Amino acid sequence: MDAEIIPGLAEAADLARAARRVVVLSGAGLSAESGVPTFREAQTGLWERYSPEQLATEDAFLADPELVWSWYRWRARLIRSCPPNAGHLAVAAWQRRLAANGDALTIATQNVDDLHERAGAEVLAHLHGSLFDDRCADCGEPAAHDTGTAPEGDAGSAPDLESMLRVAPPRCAVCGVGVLRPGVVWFGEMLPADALANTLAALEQCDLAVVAGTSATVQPAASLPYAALGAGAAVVEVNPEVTEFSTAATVHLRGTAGQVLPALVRAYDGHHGHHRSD
Ligand code: BJW
Ligand code: ZN
Repeated sequence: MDAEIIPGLAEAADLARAARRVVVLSGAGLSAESGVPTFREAQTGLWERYSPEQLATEDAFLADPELVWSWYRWRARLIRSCPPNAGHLAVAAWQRRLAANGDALTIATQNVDDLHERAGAEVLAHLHGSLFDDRCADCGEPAAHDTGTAPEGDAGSAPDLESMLRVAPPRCAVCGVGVLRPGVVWFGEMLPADALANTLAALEQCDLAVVAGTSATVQPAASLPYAALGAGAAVVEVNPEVTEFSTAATVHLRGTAGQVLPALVRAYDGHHGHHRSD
């Protein structure tokens, strides 16, 4: 569907034009058009093919560190081969435009990829950590080297866990005892406290929150849009499907991030003019 004829877009565009402090809350759907699989979508979601209990908990890592480490290496390699899409680029452009006008756009993402950053945006909070911030499972020190490119293997196809090339996590160079783990937030783990606190502070101050590409099922991230509503801000949801949050949203735009976010930024630009030639 042409983004310009998505129901609610005119209302959302008015909100975008008026907003001086914007918070973007992003989820896996924002990166879907880059070729990064989401978690819960039928057919294509990672949790359709893989079990979160076997791969995304601390117990799983302790039970089979090689399995979990190797699977996350595959995810990291896959994401390295995926470019940012029109949605990431639009958010980055909007952030620059608002900053140039003395206003602000803050990004808090559940995504463990680096596509916001590669689109040129600054991210306030990676609520579920990052695939590229490995740390020691024992002492917690960050990995000294970049493990995102090793080991070699096909970045494209989803591996079969039984036959996947198994690689042991490297030993920590700091304590010499522990092994490295992916810097992501697994089920049952706390979100980074500063990331959560900074996101809540930004939501308290914002006039518009844009929630893009999340199923709004994983707590506590799923509650963040309600904090924006509680602070009196409007919340625009960008998601081709209905979510738990949709009925609470000020406007639900049923389109993809790559269609809808550029349209919102064009609306902002059309009103405020270009300050840079990017
Ligand atoms: C598009 C699109 C396009 C498609 N454009 N949109 C009951 C039992 C057990 C636990 C719990 C429980 N109740 C609550 C909990 C706690 C648990 C939780 O919420 N579980 C629920 C699932 C029930 N939460 C936690 O454990 C969290 N920690 C916590 O609560 O700490 C306190 C505590 C401590 C100790 C004990 C108890 C409590 C931590 C949660 C960590 C989540 N981690 C993951 C994995 C990260 C590592 C990795 O990448 O492997 O984070 S899970 C996974 O889901 C990942 C994501 O960030 C997260 C959210 O997913 P997201 O982004 O919403 O993606 P999808 O796939 O769900 O949705 C995609 C959406 O995009 C869809 O809506 C599409 O329609 C849309 N879309 N294409 C726009 N082009
Ligand atoms: Zn260590």
